[in-house]
Amino acid sequence: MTRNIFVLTGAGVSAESGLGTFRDKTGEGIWAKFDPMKLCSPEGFARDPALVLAFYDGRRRNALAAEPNAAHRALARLEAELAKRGGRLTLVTQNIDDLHERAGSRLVIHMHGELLKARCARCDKVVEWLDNLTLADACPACGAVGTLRPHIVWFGEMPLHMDEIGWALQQSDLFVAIGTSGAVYPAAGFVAEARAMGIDACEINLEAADNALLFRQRRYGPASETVPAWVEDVLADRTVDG
Ligand code: BJW
Repeated sequence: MTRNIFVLTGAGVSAESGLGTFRDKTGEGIWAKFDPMKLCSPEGFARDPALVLAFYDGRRRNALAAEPNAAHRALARLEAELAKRGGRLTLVTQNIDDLHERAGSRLVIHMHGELLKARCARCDKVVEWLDNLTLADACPACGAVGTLRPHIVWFGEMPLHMDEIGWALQQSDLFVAIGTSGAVYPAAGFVAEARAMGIDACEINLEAADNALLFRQRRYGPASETVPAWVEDVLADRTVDG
């Protein structure tokens, strides 16, 4: 049985909780309405911090109002069941919401940051932040005013926990990408790294991602259905050929 599983999740896992995806073939994704370089880059933040803070205030409100769905809950169950059997689930998410944690996942690596945290540009402390964030707010750690920014990884910035992620990927015997378009690096490159190390790879998505051909197994459909079904198969040891 597969014992050491590395799961990478993307916006698709939270789509059925009502949180929008970024790139969507129907033209409804977040980037169809907003310019990513204005809202998700250090340059955009320097140019118009109030606009960027307002964008994340809205996202934070939506995330706080959302509830985990069956896909989040199935991954929490998988973590607990693998641990009981002496295995391990490494759950790396590109998502900035906390729906994996609220579904019961205990170890979640947020490589693109967390919406419910702010970071001080002056003292670098990361603090919990549940309210709107404004330029008038003071850093709870150093007291500086106007230095807090969302604890989010923007374009051109280094994703978080990369050493830990690289180590966990090397140790795994199955790489699984769930609900991610394979468009944003370095996450989009994990499947190639896994395959180069001889690690099997499975894509679970609504439709084929940009890097779909690199996966040996592919399962398509809404995450709230495909993820619980896949977890059942893993726990019953039925995943050898898809
Ligand atoms: C469903 C579903 C349902 C829908 N059920 N599924 C080559 C190599 C390295 C870097 C680059 C490179 N080329 C360019 C770069 C730079 C850049 C990049 O990748 N740009 C691309 C646009 C080309 N990357 C960066 O700048 C990153 N930093 C970096 O590279 O540092 C240097 C470095 C190099 C090498 C190693 C290490 C470091 C930083 C990237 C930061 C991304 N930030 C964002 C915004 C912040 C977070 C936020 O505000 O939420 O993160 S962009 C946005 O995209 C967000 C997401 O986390 C990320 C990925 O999106 P995701 O999750 O895949 O969502 P979608 O919308 O794209 O796809 C949704 C999927 O769900 C689809 O497949 C649907 O089918 C599916 N779906 N409904 C199941 N019900």
